Amino acid sequence: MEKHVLNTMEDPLAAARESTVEMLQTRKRTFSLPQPFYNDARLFALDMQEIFEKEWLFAGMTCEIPTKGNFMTLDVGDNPIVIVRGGEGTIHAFHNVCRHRGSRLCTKDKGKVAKLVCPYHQWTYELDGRLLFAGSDMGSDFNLDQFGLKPVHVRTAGGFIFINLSDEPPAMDEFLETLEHYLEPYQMDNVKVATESSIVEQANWKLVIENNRECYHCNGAHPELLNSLQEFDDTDDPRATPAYKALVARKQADWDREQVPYQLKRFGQRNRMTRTPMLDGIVSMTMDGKPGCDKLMGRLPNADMGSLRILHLPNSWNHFMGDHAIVFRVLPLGPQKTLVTTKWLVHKDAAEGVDYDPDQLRRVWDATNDQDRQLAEENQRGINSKAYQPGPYSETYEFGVIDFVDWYATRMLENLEYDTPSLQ
Ligand code: 3BY
Ligand code: FES
Ligand code: FE
Repeated sequence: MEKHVLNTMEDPLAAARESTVEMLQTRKRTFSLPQPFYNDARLFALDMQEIFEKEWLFAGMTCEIPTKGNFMTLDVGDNPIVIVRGGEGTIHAFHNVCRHRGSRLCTKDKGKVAKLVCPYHQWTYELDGRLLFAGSDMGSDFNLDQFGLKPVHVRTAGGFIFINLSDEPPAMDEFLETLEHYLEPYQMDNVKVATESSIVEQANWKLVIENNRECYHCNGAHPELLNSLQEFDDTDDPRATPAYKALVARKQADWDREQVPYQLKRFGQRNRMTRTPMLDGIVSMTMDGKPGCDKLMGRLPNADMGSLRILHLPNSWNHFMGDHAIVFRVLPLGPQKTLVTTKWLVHKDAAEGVDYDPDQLRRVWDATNDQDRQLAEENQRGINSKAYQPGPYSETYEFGVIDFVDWYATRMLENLEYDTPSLQ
């Protein structure tokens, strides 16, 4: 593909590209980023172009569009996207933009349709994106074939749907294969969303992710979560106690017998997956640590599965337990505004009010999300000050943050330089 050379005349962001590359090349690896990364409008535009329009994003779960004609929508910055289940179960993703005059096509969050019909002048598309009908007055040389919906790359594994808005998405096969394997015991075709929440945080998306990548703040902030959560998830963690290591050894022997994967896997810095026990005797992230849903997920033999943690940068972290799972999606709305969507999943045959109480299921993470929102917002307010300067991350407690910022800096530089050859 031919690279187009950009200069200040034709690209209003050219100066911002140059200064961003410079800041990334000279940053201190174990320090937080310079202020513009967290609050500048041009840098936010670059984040959207270079990260959110080029990297694989977590969009939703396949169980949210279970049958033919089910669709869901989301916005990646200014880009409305629709994901739809077509014939034979195939999942398609498209730019949710009509090829007539550009109206947004699907306006609801989710729903079920026979065809995708534009609300403006009723151009009608097949579920695979082909234009079927464009009124009667488009002229005799009008060719329906030239006006299909623009596709977006989509991949699924273990019930997760990922999308990629670029022309040439980076490889992700190895991660997807492992994800499929780790989620096999959960039989993700037999899952439903029990309840969900969307909150808007007045903070840059990177502050939301940074906050999630460490538990240095957990003691001071998360009393409900600490009823169940261990603050680390790896026996190599410097904080791991002999008691934790013994618990891990015991649980791993159980999981081996039950053929439930647990080993720590990493795919670059983008993905990390591991199963870790919660506190001894605790089986779920509920207020009392007991199952929040009596019907267990998939083929799991008992509720004592610890938590399978799945990280996907730039926009998702997840916890899969024996009785339910919690999936998180982060979507930037502005330089200092971020949408965080949380979904609680249970077995599709679990009955609300009988097997689970949605209010009880969501109590811990509703509280935790709100606490994390406050932390991210206060972080943002301090960073906006003229007194802010990048500060040191703890390599013991905040290695996850260092890893995230490293991933971000690497992807930004690689993607920016591709667009801006003169900077190489
Ligand atoms: O549980 C989580 O998703 C993350 C990991 C560490 C702290 N935090 C609440
Ligand atoms: Fe969609 Fe006119 S803009 S039919
Ligand atoms: Fe937190």
